[in-house]
Amino acid sequence: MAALEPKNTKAQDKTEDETWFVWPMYLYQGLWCLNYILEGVIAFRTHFQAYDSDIILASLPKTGTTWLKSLIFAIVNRKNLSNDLTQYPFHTKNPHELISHLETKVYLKVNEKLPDLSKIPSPRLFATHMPCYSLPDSIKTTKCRIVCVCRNPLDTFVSIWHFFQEFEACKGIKPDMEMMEKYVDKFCSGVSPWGPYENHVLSYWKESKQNPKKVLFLEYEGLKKEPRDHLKRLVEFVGCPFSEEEEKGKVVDEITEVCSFKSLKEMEVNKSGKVIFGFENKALFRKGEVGDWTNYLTPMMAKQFDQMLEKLKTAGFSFEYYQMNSS
Ligand code: PAP
Repeated sequence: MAALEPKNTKAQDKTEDETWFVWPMYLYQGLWCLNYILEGVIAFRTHFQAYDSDIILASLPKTGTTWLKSLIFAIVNRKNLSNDLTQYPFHTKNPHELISHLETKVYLKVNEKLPDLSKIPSPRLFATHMPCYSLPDSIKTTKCRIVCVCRNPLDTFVSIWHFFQEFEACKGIKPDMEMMEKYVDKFCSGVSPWGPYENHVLSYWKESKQNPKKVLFLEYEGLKKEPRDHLKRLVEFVGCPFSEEEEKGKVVDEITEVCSFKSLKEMEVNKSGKVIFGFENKALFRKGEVGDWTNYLTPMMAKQFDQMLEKLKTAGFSFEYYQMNSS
């Protein structure tokens, strides 16, 4: 495929195609793409036209996407929803149905036109797993805002590891320690869906430093620890701050509560529903804990993350809410 040109980072140096569970992965301009997503990625980059009012959630897989989708949706639509928890659409729709991923929404052939996105009420809410450097130009040149959420890489890996086992297509796989070691190795050398991990994180973090009005950079662990403060930052960033009355009232707690792990996990649609390519909604709500990696990774495996953490540190990035000590 002509578009798949290796570039010069560690992952990009690889000339061979990789696999992720049962799927081939391709390196597309420094981005590892599962084969079933590649055309959507290219179509999104080629055709997507951002509006100034758009709000785009950016995240690596398993770093808090579903949670942030619910929070952003609730915040933006709160005037129509508040005072009655039963009014929130999360009872009948998984957050992924309420905010589409652009590269999967445009799950189409490269040369086809995008579905008509112009009828979506303003502000249009979208999401992407793509790194900042891979975004279409119109996202960069318009005033649209990006909310990025990241998560410590060890928990991210453990979450991905479990998640992929939930795909119907992967049910025949019997994962063992040897396989896990192999996947830790892949992840830590930059080969993971929408990876390399550290390039993704750094791309948004750097942009948020240079252009704080454009990119809000959040940490999963921070959201867990201080949900109220983070919600305030979020509403202010997306341009719909809480009124004094709202601050005094119940709405902040209500949104935090309705979007919490426990609440979403218990919704019938997430116990039994199936929204996306071949897995059940319940796979999106595993444990929702910080530090769960200690239950799965051996010290040797955890040590392998050091190089990635070192790279982040050298670039000036450190997690504000998570003490990174892999050993
Ligand atoms: P996605 O990329 O497939 O959409 P994403 O939502 O980013 O997945 O991540 C899923 C992780 O977030 C899961 O973590 P775990 O495997 O460590 O448990 C999931 O449990 C967690 N999660 C989902 N919803 C919430 C929530 N409301 N609050 C906190 N964590 C959540």
